[in-house]
Amino acid sequence: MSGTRRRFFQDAAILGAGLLGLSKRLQAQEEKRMPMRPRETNHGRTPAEGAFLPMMTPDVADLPHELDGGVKVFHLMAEPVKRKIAPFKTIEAWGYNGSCPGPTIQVQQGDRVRVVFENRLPESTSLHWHGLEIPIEQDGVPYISQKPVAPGEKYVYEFTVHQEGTFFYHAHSAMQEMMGLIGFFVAHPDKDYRPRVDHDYGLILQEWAVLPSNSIPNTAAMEFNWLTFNGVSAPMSTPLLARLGSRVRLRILNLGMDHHPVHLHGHQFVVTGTEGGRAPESTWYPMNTVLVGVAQARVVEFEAKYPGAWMIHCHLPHHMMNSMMDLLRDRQIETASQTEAKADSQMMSLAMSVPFEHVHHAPIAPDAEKVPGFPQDAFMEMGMDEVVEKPETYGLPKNWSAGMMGMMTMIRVLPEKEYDVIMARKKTANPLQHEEHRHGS
Ligand SMILES: [Cu+2]
Repeated sequence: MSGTRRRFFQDAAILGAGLLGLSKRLQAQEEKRMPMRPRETNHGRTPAEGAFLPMMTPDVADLPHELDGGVKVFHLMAEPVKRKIAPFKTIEAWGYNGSCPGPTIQVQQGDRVRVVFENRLPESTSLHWHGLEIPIEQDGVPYISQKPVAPGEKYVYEFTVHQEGTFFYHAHSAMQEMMGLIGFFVAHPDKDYRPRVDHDYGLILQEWAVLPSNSIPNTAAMEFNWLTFNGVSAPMSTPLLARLGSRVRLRILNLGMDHHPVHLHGHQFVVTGTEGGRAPESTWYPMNTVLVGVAQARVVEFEAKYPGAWMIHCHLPHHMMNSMMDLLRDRQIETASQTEAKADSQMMSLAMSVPFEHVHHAPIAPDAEKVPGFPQDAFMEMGMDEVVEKPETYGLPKNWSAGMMGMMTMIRVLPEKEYDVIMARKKTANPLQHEEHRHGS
C-alpha cells in the first residue's frame, strides 16, 4: 500500500486533532506578541551604497541583464508556455522566456534600459511599458507607435527610467494579455523608501477560463474557473516568508478581466504606492483588504508582528476555489443526494487517477442530507501537502493544503530560528536559485 493510498484512509480524527492543535497554537501566538526587532534588511544584509533590496516574485524568476556601457540590456522572448497551475492541471498559455507570467525585470530609477525583444509567437505582437513615461516610439502600441513585431522578428526598445515604482510590461493586444503576456517591471528608487522594508514581494493576479479536459485558455470567456497568483493556484503557490518583527512590502498587480479585493489575515497594512509610484505618507491609512483593479498595481506595507501562517487571498468567493471539473466527473455539481459514502468512493477513484495525497474531508453531521442547501463546502477540501511540498511549506500543520484554493497564498511570519531553518532548507534544495544577490550598483 503506497503512502498516498494509506493517507487516503486516514480519517477525520486526524484533521480534527490538527485543527485543535492549530487553534491552540494561535492562542499561544496571541499571548506572545513580540516587540519589533531593530530594522534589518533582507536577511541581515545591508545593501551596498547604490544597491537596492530586490523584490522577490514567488514562482517566477527574475530576468537577468548584461551591461553594455552604462545600459542594462535585457532579452525577452514572447512564446507559447506550458504552465502547471495545479498538480493536476497544466495549461497552454503564452508568456515570456518560458514563464507565464513573464520574468520580473528590476531596474533602478535613472537606469538606461534596453530590451531586445523577440517574437516567437505565431502572430504579431509588441511590448507595452505600462505606466512608464517614455518616448512615444517606445510605447509598444501596434500601428500607433510602431509596426507590430511579426513572428520571428526582433525589436529593440530602449529608454531611460526616470520614475520609481511598480510597473509592468505586457502585449498591447487584449486577447494576448488574457493568454498571459504580462510581467513585472519594477523601478527601485534611487534613494530607498522610508521606512525601509526587510522583505519585498510581488504577486501578479490572473484568471483563466479553461474547460475540463482542455489546456488552452478561452480568452473570449467571461467566466473564469482558474485563478492564479504568479501563474499558480493555491496550494501550489509558494508561501511568502517574513521574519517576525520585520517590515514587509507586497506589490500586487492585476491585468485580467476582474478586479480583485486582496485580503491579508492578522495584520493591518497601508497602501504606500500605486501603479503611478510611491504615495505620500499623508495618504496612508490602515486597512487589510485592497481592491486591485484591472491595469492597477497596489503596493502595501506592514509590520509582520504576529507569528503564524497568514493567508493572502482575493476575497471574491469564486476566486477562492479551483475548478475541480477535470477531476470530479459526477461530482461536478453537488446535489442533496451526495452522501459521505459516495464522496468517499469518489475520493478513492480520484486518488487512483491523480498522484497526490488525499486526506479525509472535514466531518459532516449525521443528518446533513436532510438540511436544505447541503452540501456547500463539504467534500470540497482536497489535501495535497506532499505533492506541493517545498522548503517554504516546511512545518505547516498537517493538511494545510486542503484549505488553500484559487487566488491564494500565505505569508509565514516566523521567529528567527524557524525562519533560519527554512532558509537553510531553501539553500540546500536549490543553491543557485536561492543565492541571494543584489542588483544595481
Ligand atoms: Cu478575485
